[in-house]
Amino acid sequence: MPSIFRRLFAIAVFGATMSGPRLCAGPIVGQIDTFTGSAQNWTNGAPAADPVVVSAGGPAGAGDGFLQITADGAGAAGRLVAFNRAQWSGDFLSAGVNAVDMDLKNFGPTTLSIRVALKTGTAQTSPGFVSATPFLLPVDNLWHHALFLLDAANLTAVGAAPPLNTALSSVAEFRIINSSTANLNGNPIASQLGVDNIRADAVPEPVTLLCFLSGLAVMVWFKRLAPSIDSTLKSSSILERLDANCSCISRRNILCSSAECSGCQWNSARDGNG
Ligand SMILES: [Ca+2]
Repeated sequence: MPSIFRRLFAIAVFGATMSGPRLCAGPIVGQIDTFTGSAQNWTNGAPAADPVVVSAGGPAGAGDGFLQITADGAGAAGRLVAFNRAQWSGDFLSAGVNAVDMDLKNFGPTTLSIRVALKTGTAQTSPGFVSATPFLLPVDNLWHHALFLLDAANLTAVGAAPPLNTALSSVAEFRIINSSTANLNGNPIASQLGVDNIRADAVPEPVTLLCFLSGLAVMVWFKRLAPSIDSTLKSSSILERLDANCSCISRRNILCSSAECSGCQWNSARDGNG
């Protein structure tokens, strides 16, 4: 993406971030989990072993810790799942959080299908929403950056879920899962997943961004056009006027010939003075 568009996008993101009301507790736009020491309330519930923090090898290199999730493909620990009921629960809607981005690395033998999910309760059968399309994470020993949008176009309801805005207003559990299908629990697999820099975002909606860019384009166009408009005004008959005798006077303050004073002629004809 050209640098100018990256800057415009960043400005638009900042604007959307600052404009949104923040009325209730819950995630905060810009909050980020970097795993410098603890697992930051990410777990996968008993009896499966919790995710662990690996102190080195994150996206920033040797000294960068990250969260590692392990699954064995069977039983309670069979799925690549991590969930959070603390800083990633609550009112996403009022907070203006409509997306989550993160860094991901596949430590397993097969491509992973990573989705985020939000549940309206903490029971295993609680309904919720999950990414409609997974982020495909290849086996290439590299970190990849993924953005998950939390809107109707990018989430699929699972179970007896309430309307999306209702669910986003009261998230009980936020999940990161590997799943080839749109479900809330993931698929059994023997694999390992690295996660880092989980961040809450306020991404401008396409219409908002389009309006912003359109307005900017008009301003640039008008600024470029301004000198020629000014020149046209100065040379045109718009500066002509009628004197006390209803005679056409040019901007040089002399009587105009008809060829010079099209504006006066129009005014005179309109006012019955021509
Ligand atoms: Ca980190």
